Amino acid sequence: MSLDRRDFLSLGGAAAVSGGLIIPAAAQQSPPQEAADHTIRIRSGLVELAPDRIVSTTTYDGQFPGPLLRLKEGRRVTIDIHNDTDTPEQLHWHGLFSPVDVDGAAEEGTPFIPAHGMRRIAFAAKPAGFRFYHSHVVPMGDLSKGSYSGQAAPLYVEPRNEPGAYDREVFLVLKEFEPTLSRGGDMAQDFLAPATKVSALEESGEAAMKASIAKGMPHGYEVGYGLFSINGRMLGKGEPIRVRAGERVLFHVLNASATEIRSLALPGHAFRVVALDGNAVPSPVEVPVLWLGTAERISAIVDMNHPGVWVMGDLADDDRGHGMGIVVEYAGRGGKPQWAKPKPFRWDYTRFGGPGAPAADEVIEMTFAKSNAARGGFNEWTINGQAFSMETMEPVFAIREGRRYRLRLRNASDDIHPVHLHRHSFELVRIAGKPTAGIMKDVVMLGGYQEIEVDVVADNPGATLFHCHQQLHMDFGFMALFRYV
Ligand SMILES: [Cu+2]
Repeated sequence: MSLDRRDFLSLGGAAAVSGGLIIPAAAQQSPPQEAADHTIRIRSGLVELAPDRIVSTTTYDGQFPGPLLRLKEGRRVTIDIHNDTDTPEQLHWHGLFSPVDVDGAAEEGTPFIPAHGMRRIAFAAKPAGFRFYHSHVVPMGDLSKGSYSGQAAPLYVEPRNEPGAYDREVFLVLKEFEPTLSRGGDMAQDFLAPATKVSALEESGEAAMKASIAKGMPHGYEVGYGLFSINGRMLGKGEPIRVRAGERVLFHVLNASATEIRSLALPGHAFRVVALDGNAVPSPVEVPVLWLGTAERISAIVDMNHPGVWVMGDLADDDRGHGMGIVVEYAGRGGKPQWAKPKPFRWDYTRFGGPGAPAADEVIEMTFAKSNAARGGFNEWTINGQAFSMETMEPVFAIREGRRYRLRLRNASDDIHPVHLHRHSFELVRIAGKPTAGIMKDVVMLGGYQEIEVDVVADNPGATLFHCHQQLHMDFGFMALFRYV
């Protein structure tokens, strides 16, 4: 069964249309004569997370999440993007093989959508699968901007042939609000498998941190949040997901956080992971818990075989308690939603992989390091010793069309980095020493002091941005450009 946008809205999937809180749009610029296939308005809006928790933020079309866009694989679309705000914007098509002028990254050369102006873009949507669109401006310390705002929305590119081994689809967008700067957080760091660390990376990272603390430096700023939501509603404050026993529900889960790693469990049920970042995996196996780095997506089928009223929520009690969850309610069942903490479970990408990645033509080694609190109290991040500079647009890695590159990603810090490549996907070939193949992604979590390898085929010429998707890391140096030569 497929849903169009109206069906999706009426099902309450994106129910944050904030009953009656529609603000008139600012004066419109005259768009080109032919009507576009889709129109998106970047504008301020109110998000009713709960009746007494209404936040004002920048949104797509005045709602959070923004409208689910469903495009057809390979079919050309035109989209008018209006910017009703006072500052230029970038709208990034995350996971699409877009041309540079469409992709939505100023560093690559995409033009800004001017303040109180508009841009019409056109592209053929590919590849098929679960993508999303979000703001790609650089907020630095301004936590009202970019991915800290409500500018995020799911995008589904329908394949030419949809296997459809499920009864219905539910999109879930995980997102925090009310960000504040803090010194240090309590995010889980020990859930990745294999847990193998590289001792050389650990020694250099620990030595750098010790030296910084010895000089009297505090820990660099992190971001914490006051409010947590799924589909723009705090746990228990929106419509439940209503299911029937025997149904197979395909969940498309997006972590739209600016900075956080999220987990998700549904007591008494298992997730059969069929796609990661929208791409079908070689081994669709069942897991009790999903873990998603910033900007990662997981598509998983759940057999509804455990009737009751359940909390589907984050494993972190504090975050779930502040809203990170949604109620799943079986037909004919009532009462208080039940939560049960799952048994300890480690997230291992290779579980979903297959054998035998082809050999690469060339290896590009990248080592990521943290300079504690080095930039006005914020951590500075470097790639091979160099923090990204908007003036020089460096560091740069040269690549040639048609070649297969193995990126050896080495983390000399204790933070987990959800690293992202624009306009391409990459294949996981080695995770913390463990070989795998066939898993195509555009974001992958790199564990503290770990090393992973991913292969990229250079098949989409143009400047290509590589960065950590943790907004603070990206804004303070963790970024590079690949240039085709
Ligand atoms: Cu990072």
